[in-house]
Amino acid sequence: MLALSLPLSLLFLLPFTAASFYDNPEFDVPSESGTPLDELKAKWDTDWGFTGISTFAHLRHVKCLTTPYEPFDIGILGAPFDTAVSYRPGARFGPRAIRAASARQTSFRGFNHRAGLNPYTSWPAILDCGDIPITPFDNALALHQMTSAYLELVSRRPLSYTNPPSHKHPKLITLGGDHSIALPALRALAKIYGQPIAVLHFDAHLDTWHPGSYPSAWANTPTQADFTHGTMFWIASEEGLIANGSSVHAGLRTRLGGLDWADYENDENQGFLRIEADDIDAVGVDGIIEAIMARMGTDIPVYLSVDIDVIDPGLAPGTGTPEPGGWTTRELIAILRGIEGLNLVGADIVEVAPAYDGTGEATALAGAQVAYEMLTSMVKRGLVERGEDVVLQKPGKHISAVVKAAKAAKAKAEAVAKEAAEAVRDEL
Ligand SMILES: [Mn+2]
Repeated sequence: MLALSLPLSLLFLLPFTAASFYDNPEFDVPSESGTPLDELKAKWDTDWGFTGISTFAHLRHVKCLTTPYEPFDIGILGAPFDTAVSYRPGARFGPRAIRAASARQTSFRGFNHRAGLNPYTSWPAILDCGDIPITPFDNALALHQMTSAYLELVSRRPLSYTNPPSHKHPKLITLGGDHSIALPALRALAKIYGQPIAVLHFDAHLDTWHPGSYPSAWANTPTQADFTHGTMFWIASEEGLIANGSSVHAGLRTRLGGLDWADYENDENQGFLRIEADDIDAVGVDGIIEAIMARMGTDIPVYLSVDIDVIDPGLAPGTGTPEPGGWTTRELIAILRGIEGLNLVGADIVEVAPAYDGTGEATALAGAQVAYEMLTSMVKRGLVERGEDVVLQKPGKHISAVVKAAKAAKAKAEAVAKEAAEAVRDEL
């Protein structure tokens, strides 16, 4: 209305009288020594989800293996290795896919609403340590390389040495790779911590299989062929790396060998508690969490190993050995949040094979989320030990409180109605 009342000649001038979209101001040419660093950082030291070279959650990439003078607390480490798989290969591209799918995790929008903290802005120095360059031609050498790399990194003094107390050694979250990469991790961790490590293993499969349970007429045991993504926990148990009696499988639904539960009996000897995928229908997410925490407690060192095939292949198809009937991504996230009190000394997310993923990257996205939840738990445990504030009161009404109030109101109304009906009946 105001514009209509202005003379026409003034109207033409309007867009040019104030700063506008069409401005093309004169830019000052920076001096040869450049614009001051703080100004450059304020302007450019940020990423959108879709910008930047792909690192996990836009973390700074340092090739940690060759940069011993850069201490870190938690490292994201790629283990692109997949020549120990029994079915679909392709998990060597897992680290790349998970990094790409983590693009919308940023420090400025990294607050985990389920946990009440932002792991990317908290106490630890977190780096994307890059990948271990693993040979795809020789599995014995590959195992040696992975063990050596893991040991090199966890042997270093972390930036936050013993503060928190559970942080005497750096912690690694490994992006697989097929599941066999858990063996070198356990070899290194058992050595560094000087004791067997409890394993919390999310998977559709046991992965404690005896190497002889695969077709093996051509091999003499022991052989390089014993090292597979289904036998690495059997080997680890044989080597005394796994805390027998404190370890847990969660999400099992594999077919077994032979005519009975012999595979379970063999697994029994290795001291795992078995939680099957179907158990969630009987005890719910909370029941699964309780079973794990009752078994593992909050003190013993735990290696958390998540095979993405624990999730139903309808939600995470991009994996090496898919099995129908798995947990949902939401259920897995809830369980991972529920076990945050564990004393995690290392973790992996394995078997993401992007060649079989959907165009929407569902599997890689789930993998990136799992790594985020692992990271959150490591950071939160440290915060608690350091006595720093963790739990913030969630603002607004919690849905559970709203539902509870609605149920109470309904019950009250029904009681009143019943009383009234009884009163009427008594009068008649
Ligand atoms: Mn597995």
